[in-house]
Amino acid sequence: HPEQQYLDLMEDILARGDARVDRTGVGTKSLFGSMMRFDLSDGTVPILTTKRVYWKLAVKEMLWFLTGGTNIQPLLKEKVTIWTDWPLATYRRETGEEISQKEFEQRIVEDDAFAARWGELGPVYGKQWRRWLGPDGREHDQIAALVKGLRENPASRRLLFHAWNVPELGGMALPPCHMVYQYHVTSDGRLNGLMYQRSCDVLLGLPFNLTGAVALQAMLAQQAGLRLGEFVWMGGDVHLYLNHLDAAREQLSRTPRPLPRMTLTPRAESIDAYRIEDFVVDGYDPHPPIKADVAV
Ligand code: UFP
Repeated sequence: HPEQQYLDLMEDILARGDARVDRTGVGTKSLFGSMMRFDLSDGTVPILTTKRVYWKLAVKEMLWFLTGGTNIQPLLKEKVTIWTDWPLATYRRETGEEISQKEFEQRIVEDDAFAARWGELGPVYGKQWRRWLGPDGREHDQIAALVKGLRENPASRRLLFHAWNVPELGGMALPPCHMVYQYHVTSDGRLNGLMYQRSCDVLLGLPFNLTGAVALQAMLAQQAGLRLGEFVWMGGDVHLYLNHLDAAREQLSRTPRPLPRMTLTPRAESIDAYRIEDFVVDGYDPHPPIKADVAV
C-alpha cells in the first residue's frame, strides 16, 4: 500500500530519530533525507487514510498560494485557520493583549485595516511564486512561466519554481518549508512532479503538504493537457515533535485503507481560475482524525 511509505517513515523516526531541541523549544526526533513516491496515474492521490485529513483545507491553502496572497484574511474567510498561529503570536507579543484565537480571527475577517496591519505574513509562498521581485524591480510569475514551459517545452529540465528567496527570508513569518517544486513530462504525455521540503512536521504538516502538492500537480497537468504520472516527495529535516509521539503511535496502530481518487471538473480556463468546488475526491473512507498541537 502506498501509504505504508508514510507509516514506515514515522516508525523509522520513532526508532532512530535523533532527539534534539528545535527552534520552537518543543523538541523533536529527527531524521535527515527521505523520499516517498506515489503513482497518480491510476487516479489515486496520497490523501492519507490512517487518519482523516481535511483535504479541502489543504487545497484551499494551495489555491490561496496561487492567488499570490500573503495575508491570512482570505484564508480565514474560507475558514482555513492553519496560518493564524504566527500572526497571533506577533500580535500578542507586540500589544501584550490576551486575545483569544477566535477573537483575533474574527477581527481579521471583519476589519480590513486590522487585517492589513496584523494579518500579513510577509513575502511567503504566494509572493515568491507569483511575484518574485528581481533586482531590476521587475516581478517574475514563476507559475505562469511553468505552465507555459509545460505546454511549449515539455522536455525541459528547468520546469521548476522556488520559494527560497534569500534576501526576503527575514521578512517572512515562516521561511518556506515546501520550497522547490520540479516537473518532468514523459514522452507519452504524463506529468511527474517532485517537491522538496527542507523541514517537515511528519504528523501535522506532511499530510497537508502531500495533499496540496498533488492538487497543484493535477491543476498543472490539466492546464498543460497532460495526464498524471508520479509524485515524488523529498524531505530534508524530517521530524516528529516530542508531543506528537503518542499520536504517531496511535496512527501506526491503524491499517491503511484504499487511497481516494481526485478529479478536477470542469476544466478551468487558466491556472488562476480554479475554485474549491472544482475538486472532487471519491472513495475517501479514512480512520478518525487524530488531534495534536502545532509547534509555533
Ligand atoms: N511545517 C511543515 N509544513 C509546512 C509548514 C511548516 O511541516 O507546510 F509551513 C513545519 C516544519 C517545522 C516547522 O516543524 O513547521 C517550521 O519550522 P522551521 O522553520 O524551524 O523548520
